[in-house]
Amino acid sequence: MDKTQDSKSRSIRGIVPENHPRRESILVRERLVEAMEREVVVPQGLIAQGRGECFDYLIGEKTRDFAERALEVAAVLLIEAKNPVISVNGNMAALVPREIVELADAIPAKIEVNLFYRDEIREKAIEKVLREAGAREVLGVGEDASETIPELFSQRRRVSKRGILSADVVLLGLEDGDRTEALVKMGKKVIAIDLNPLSRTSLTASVTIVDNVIRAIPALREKVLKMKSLSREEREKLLKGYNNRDVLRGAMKFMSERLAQLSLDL
Ligand code: PTJ
Repeated sequence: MDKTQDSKSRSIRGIVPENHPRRESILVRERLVEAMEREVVVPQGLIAQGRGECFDYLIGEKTRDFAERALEVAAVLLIEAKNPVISVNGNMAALVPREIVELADAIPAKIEVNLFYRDEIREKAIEKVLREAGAREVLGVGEDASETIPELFSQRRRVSKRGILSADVVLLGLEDGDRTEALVKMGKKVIAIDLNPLSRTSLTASVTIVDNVIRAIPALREKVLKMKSLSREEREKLLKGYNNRDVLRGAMKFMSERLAQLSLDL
């Protein structure tokens, strides 16, 4: 962050009163706006965040049991994978850069930049954010993203040979449905973090964590550490008992019941 951005961000902190009930949420927005000024996030990323906030409101901005179930299975898939890869876009790099690196170290997994609105400036800006957060290697930048996902026409098709192309498990967040579908068709297990249980990504992924990336990424790291101490049989049992449709139904049911309860409390 340069000096002008730093002082601007401090002045925004000053504008939002300490006791403002939505202070945390406003400061998260601010992080995204600052990241947009540094070319990490695209303006469309702010719209995506707004949609996410709405669903986060419906789950009371907490990690619920349907997300816990998905997090456990996601952790098992990641630690048992041969080549797990964390796919990072602009919003994720802006919101949880350090947490992504800590999660990658705990698994261990590779980190790859994958963008819908890809250009060289953004690739480099995101790589910089991740390296500043401690990443030793960042795939999917420049020539490294020269392989393509078949039947995908957006810039998201560009992937790294050592990363997403050869990955058996891919973790992604704030994604559009097309790539998730294409990755699943390639035989990969896809773990998606998406606050919207109705999105195509949520419906297509192998495991959907309906939660905010801000809570889900650190929670996933905790689960990875916990699942490492389980026996193979115990992990197998978790995988066998998992049904992603049930998890999505659980999320939708929770949201509708909460809304019904809130309407009674009026
Ligand atoms: O950085 P790029 O170029 O790859 O572009 C990234 C965006 C986010 C602009 C692009 O992937 C996009 O347009 O995404 P969508 O189609 O708007 O989908 C974003 C999904 O993420 C929606 O279902 C949102 O509800 C959800 N979402 C938004 N914010 C969060 C979130 N899920 C988890 N945590 C959030 N903080």
